[in-house]
Amino acid sequence: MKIKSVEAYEILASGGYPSIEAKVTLDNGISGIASVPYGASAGSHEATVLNDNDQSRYEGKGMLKSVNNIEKVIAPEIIGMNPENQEELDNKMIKIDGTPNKANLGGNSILAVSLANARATANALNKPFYKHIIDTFDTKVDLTTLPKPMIVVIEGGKHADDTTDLQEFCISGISETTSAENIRMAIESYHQLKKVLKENNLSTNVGNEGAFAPNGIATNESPFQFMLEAIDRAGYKAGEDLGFSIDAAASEFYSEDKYKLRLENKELTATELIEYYMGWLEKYPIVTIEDMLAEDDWDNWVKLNTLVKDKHIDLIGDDLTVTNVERLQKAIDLNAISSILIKLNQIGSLTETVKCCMLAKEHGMSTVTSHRGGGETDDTAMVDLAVAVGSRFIKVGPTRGERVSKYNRLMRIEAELNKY
Ligand code: 2PG
Ligand code: MG
Repeated sequence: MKIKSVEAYEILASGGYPSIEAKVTLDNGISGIASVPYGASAGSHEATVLNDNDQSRYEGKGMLKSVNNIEKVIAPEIIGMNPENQEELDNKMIKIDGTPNKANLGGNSILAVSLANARATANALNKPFYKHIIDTFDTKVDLTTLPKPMIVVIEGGKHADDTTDLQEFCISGISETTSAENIRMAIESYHQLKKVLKENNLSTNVGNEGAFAPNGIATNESPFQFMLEAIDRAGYKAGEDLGFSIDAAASEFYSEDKYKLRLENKELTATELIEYYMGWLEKYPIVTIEDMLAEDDWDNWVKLNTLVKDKHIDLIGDDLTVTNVERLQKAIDLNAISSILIKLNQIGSLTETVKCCMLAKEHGMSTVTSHRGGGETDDTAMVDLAVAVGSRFIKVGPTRGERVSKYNRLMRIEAELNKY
């Protein structure tokens, strides 16, 4: 097989601004299409999302430069290549770009082509996308346990106005049953949560990710009480059927060596912030905590990781590690985390993303594959990736088409696998 053509165009992502979609067609006429998301609280060490900066279109957020890079710079270099050599293809694009953060071509441009090529190849080989990823990278995954849902049910921070300082409060499936059953239990609890919030005179409008964004909520701890109540009303046991996951996205409220919690009018040092969190870890059935400290506050990450070591809580790096093997290696060397969030567009190619997952796995860490808050698309590649590398969870919002498409893809894969 050979790559015959590569096309790209702007599409709209869920945030209402453009993103990029690419189509790779092979010489046998079979093609693959992929689109990529962008974040709202993106870490500063992520791969570049190349925008046009042309204020006459989409407030400068157009992606015609990315279209041009794909069609005029990348395409001529990769047409004729064997699409089965995914690593060679990704390395070639990384080399053409020539920067550590994909600033020239854009991580968005490279990733769209990378995924479209993988999909075209999977289509040509008549394999499910996840199966193609497993075979291409020899991930040796055990498909008897699929990723469980980590469903964002309350969101604040940069994802909504006037709510919690912490960005995400999630209900995670921890029951030893199917992913579909875990999704059902968590979503039923989400519907109960709406009633609980209303009874507490809080709005049930939703934020970027389709989770509730209750304006005027009293404290950053309040969501836990509401979630406990919701799970109980849905008829499940918090801590047994379902657990809590939080993502502080702490870089967003960190400045000048202080963590500033606007909602509670507090300015805390890292040590005080850790103490503030530790109370919650004792009181609530929390199974994972993410980005509890700022993205370069390494020493305090190490302290927190030591403190939670025996509590069966995964400490997840997101902005800290940005799906980047170098930053993950540093986190491993320092013993700063026990789990890593995986977002394809943080690093910008399929090969690098899978390598990051494999490195985490080698060191006994779990992976959590995640959607993006700023602008998601209906592409479900993150789910196939999660299945292919054996992620513990997929983190996605509970409503809106671009979010539920991820859970639907997971349930479809589970249904297909159960047939054999
Ligand atoms: C996160 C994500 C996704 P964003 O921080 O984990 O929920 O948010 O895409 O805005 O970085
Ligand atoms: Mg995060």
